[in-house]
Formats: sequence, C-alpha cells, structure tokens
Amino acid sequence: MVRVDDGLESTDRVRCLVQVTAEEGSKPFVVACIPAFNEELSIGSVIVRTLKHVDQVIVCDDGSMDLTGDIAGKMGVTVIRHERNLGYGAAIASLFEEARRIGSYVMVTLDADGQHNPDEISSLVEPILAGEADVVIGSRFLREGDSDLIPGYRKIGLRMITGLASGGSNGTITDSQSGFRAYSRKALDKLSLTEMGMGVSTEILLKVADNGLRVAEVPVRITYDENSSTHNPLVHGLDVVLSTVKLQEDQAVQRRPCPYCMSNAALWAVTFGTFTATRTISTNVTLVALGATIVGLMLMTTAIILWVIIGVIREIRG
Ligand SMILES: Nc1nc2c(ncn2[C@@H]2O[C@H](COP(=O)(O)OP(=O)(O)O)[C@@H](O)[C@H]2O)c(=O)[nH]1
Ligand SMILES: [Mg+2]
Repeated sequence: MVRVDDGLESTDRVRCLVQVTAEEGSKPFVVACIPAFNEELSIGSVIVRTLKHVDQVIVCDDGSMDLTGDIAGKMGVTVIRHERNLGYGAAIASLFEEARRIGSYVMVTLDADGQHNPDEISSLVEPILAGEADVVIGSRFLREGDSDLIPGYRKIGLRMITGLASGGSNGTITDSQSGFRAYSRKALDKLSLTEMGMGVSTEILLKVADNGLRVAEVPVRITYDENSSTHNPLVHGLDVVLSTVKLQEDQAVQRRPCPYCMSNAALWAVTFGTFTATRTISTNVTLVALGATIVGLMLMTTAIILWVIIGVIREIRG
C-alpha cells in the first residue's frame, strides 16, 4: 500500500547514502516531511522554499486525485505514495517511519498548502540542536499579533481543543493542533502513532508526556486564505474533538485499569461476603459497587461509540 519513490537510480541512492554517512559526524541531518492531500497549487513552491533550510524533503502523497505526487516526484524529492487517502495521521506515521529509516537527526513537519513559512524552520530546529527539547511546536499564540491572522471561529476551536488536549503537557502548550513541528531522533524512536486522522497531533502530545520527552514551543506566523483548509471546518473540528476525548479516555483506562477494576471487585466481594455471612444486603456498599460498575460500563460504551463515529466521519470525509 505504501510505496517510496525518490526518483533515484540505485547507484545514485548508494552515492547519497555514502554522502549522508560521511556528513553524519560533521553536520546534523535535518529532514522536512510534508503530508499532502490534493495540494497541486502549492506543493511546488513549498518544496522549493523548504529545500533551502533542510538536507532532504520527503512528501507523503496521501491518495491525491490531482498532480501533487507528480509535481513532488519531478522535483526530485522523496515521495511516499498511499494508494488511497488514509488520513493526515496515517501520512504522519509513514513520514515518521521513512525519517527513521534514513537516519534523520531532526525531522520537521510542515503543511503542503503553504500556510507554514519554511523560513521559520531553523527556529523550530534550534532547541533540538541545543539539546533543550525533543519536540518543538510552532505556536500561533506565543507572539502578540500572530493570532490576529486566525479566523475567529478557529481561534475559539483551537483554544478549546488545546484545553482538552493539554492533560499530558500540564497545560503548558498553547497550540496543540499546529502541524509545524520538529522532532529529535529520540522522539522519532519513541513515538509510535496509531491515530489515522487529525487526532494525531493530540496523540503525539499525550505520548510525549508518557515517554518522558521534553516539549518546547516557538512562535510562528501561519497565513490563512480561502485554500487553507482541505476539509469542512465542522467535520475537521468534530474529528479532532472526538479523537481528543477518545485518546484521553484510552489513556485514563490504560494508566489506571488495575486500581479501578480491583476496587470494583473488592466492593462486590464485600457485598457478597456480607450477604453470605449475615443474609442481609449492605445497601451502601452495594450501591457504590453498582455505581462503579455502571460508570465503568458507560466509559467502555462511550469509547466504542466514539470510535465508531470517528470511523464514520472519516468515511464521509473520504
Ligand atoms: N496526508 C494527508 N494530508 C492531509 C489530509 N488532509 C489534509 N492534509 C494535509 O495536512 C495539512 C493540513 O491540512 P489542512 O486541511 O490545511 O488543515 P488546517 O489548515 O488546519 O485546516 C495540509 O498540508 C494538507 O494537505 C489527509 O487526509 N491526508
Ligand atoms: Mg491548512
């Protein structure tokens, strides 16, 4: 399903590898990764502007119906092609895998629609090269005036989602949905991603905290025009919100399943123990045990419902 086409003859590829290996000792190998879906109008200029700041560019053409993949391929950068549209998160996962495979020291992700300014790549890479962070997020909310460019309804949505997603970052992140990010080699090795859609930005933040990775933010300026969004903002927003809730629920269940199940089991044991010994039912303990069981079942059911709804949204979005 995933094909890598870097437009190189095998002898050229070997020459490139030798060159990279020779340079590894002297200069960090910085790779830019661009997830792209139907971005033929902007992909060419984004690649040209990005190449000025990095050693290699990789584009993930996620089942585009236009010339996105062809343009990137003709420009000589590595292109990962998904046979059909799998989603932003799936593209990020493929890009992570390829960046790891080629031995990237720093990986930068940026959008293919020209909203991110490649001239700001060096400020994202800097904290990693200085050994101060493993994940650097380009935030629209750090510098005064930058967020004036964001449409009002988006600003409210972004603030809300960042609030929802900030559990893992102890509330220090101001822009949880920014796709303009940099990752250290350690982060590339530790982060294993499963979210197929836009929820991957939140998933990464939650996993960053779990893996003891250090996160930092730097200010960036993101431009908006009529072509700045691929998907309907409502569907996009719903995808992100539901994924965030689902991820938080997954994390809560994964982190604390034993104490929850054991205290529930202990409550039922006390209920039955008391009944067997005295032939009377302790109303208080039984009610608490019942309540805890119902809450557990509700959490499980909502997780399943959210999972199904997210799947349906992705189908509709195509
Ligand atoms: N691979 C992949 N990339 C996507 C998909 N949807 C959007 N993108 C890319 O992700 C980036 C951000 O998407 P966009 O819709 O502009 O998000 P927004 O600016 O936050 O509304 C752009 O570079 C898109 O080309 C998708 O389904 N698959
Ligand atoms: Mg956009």
